Amino acid sequence: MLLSISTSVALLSTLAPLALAHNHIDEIWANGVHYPGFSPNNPDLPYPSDTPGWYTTNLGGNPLYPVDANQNQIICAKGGSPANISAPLPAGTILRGKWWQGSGWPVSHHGPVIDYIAAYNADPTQLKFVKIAQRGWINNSTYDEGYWASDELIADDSSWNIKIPTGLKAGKYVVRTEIIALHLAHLGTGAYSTNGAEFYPQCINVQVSGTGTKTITGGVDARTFYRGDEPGLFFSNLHDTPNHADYVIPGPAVWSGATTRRSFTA
Ligand SMILES: [Cu+2]
Repeated sequence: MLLSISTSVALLSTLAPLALAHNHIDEIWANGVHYPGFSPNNPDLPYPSDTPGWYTTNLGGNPLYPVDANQNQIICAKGGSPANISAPLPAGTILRGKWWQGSGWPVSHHGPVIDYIAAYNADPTQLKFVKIAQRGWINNSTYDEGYWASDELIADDSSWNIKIPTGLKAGKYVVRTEIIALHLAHLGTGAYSTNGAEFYPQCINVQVSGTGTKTITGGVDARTFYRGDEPGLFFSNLHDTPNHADYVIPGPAVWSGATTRRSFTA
């Protein structure tokens, strides 16, 4: 359908900054040791050998939508395949990722940040994840939409700290960290919507050390995390009020074995 010129211009001016804003985990620290992230914009593909960040064919760092929630790309991003190396770190220490693409995470993309971990498998469809941290709406300050985990991430150099569970048994694991942007969630039309909430998952290989005995139990396939139409994704009033105390973070419950320095919201 043809739009009037004025409507088209208005749409372009609304959408263009969002389209340019997407980014990815560009830098990684494991217990303070720095690694490059996997850059989906790096022209030097094939896959580099110096990053524990998983490869993705999602050149441009584009979002996934509710329609992708039960598809392979939700697991470790589109075309996700394992990194060549794993970042070593002791159980109970911090894995940190910086979301960057010329600039930090866009402030327009308010939403929760959620972290998962699975015992390593080279086949992403075999990974059984538990949720180890989640943070959603924080308070009604700062923005018309309120202050969210994504805003806390921006305030920390566009970075997010993930605590590897204390006492986790030594071994190779895949950490899956994810930002879910809700700024267009009101445009979602249901579980198979091709618009709406935007998912940005990134997987990172870690080699956990220590004498812990905790093994992952009750993990699930990432394709079962989300339906796409639950209240935390199919979200109509982000821009209407800064108060989202009733926001429910989507996905499974936090694993009983998780330990984090970040407080949870419901
Ligand atoms: Cu976006």
